[in-house]
Amino acid sequence: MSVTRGDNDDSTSWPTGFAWARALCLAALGLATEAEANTSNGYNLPLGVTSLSRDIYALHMEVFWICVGIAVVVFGVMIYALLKFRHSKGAVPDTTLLHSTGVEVIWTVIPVVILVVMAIPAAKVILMMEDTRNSELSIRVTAYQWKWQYQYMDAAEGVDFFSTLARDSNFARQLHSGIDPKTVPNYLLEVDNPLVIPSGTKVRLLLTSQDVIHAWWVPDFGAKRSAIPGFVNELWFKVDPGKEGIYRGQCAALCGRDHGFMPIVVDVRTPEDFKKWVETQKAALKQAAARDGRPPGAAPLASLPRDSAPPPAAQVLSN
Ligand SMILES: [Cu+2]
Repeated sequence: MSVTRGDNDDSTSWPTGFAWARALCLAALGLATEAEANTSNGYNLPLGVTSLSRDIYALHMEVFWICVGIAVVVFGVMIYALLKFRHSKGAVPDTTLLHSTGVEVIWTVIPVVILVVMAIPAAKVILMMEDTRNSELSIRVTAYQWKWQYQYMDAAEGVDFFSTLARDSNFARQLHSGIDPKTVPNYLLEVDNPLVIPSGTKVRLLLTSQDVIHAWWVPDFGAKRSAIPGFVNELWFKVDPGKEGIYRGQCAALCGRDHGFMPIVVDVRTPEDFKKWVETQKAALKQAAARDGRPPGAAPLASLPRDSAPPPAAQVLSN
């Protein structure tokens, strides 16, 4: 599944038939290179394009190698003992280790030390994930069944839109649509209005929901957090400069019938391009407000979510 793939990724040069075998070998050996880890080979976490995703990946690999070491030692000793001291070789059970306080202390202390060794870097990463201070751009993200609303704050205050499944994906997913999903680019992973953010900028998302629990998840950012009704969750990421491109994710909480149809697309641009985009958006909003005779800043009817839109009769009256 290409959900974790940034569109600017390198592709593998192996023939398709062997790519899976190569990925499996690399993942098993923990030898995935940066470019490979950043793709969705499905056998390891993506390395991602943010400092946080790299730290999460490093922690994951550290714990993975500790587990490999433990497995090698434990299974090594076990297999050696099974072969060396088997009954057919005339082995006699050793009873001196039974109820030995020394052994009890050793097999309690060693796992505690291992757990502490793993807990220290894990706590560091968790603290960093929670540290949303000094963010440069905040965006309110409201989840609905089944779409996302992005309301920009700070320098982009006023920019506000909904992001829903792209029309071609939506047509293709209908029963008996007659459209082969394989012919639809980024099937079920494309939206009409992507979230646009600048690279090299600490972006903070304020997540909430208007109905049920959803979860905003973009694997390449190392970012995933629940959107809960009546509660605001924070999330931050800072995409490395030079990693501009399209990144994809999905709602990661089972949120109802169309849970699989609310993808997330993030368009990462350079700060200069982002500034231009904000200006264009603001100009378009001003123009639309002037055309509709609305006070500046008031949301157009079309942008309101389904549940908060006035009934058709009210629309007729206001016309
Ligand atoms: Cu959802």
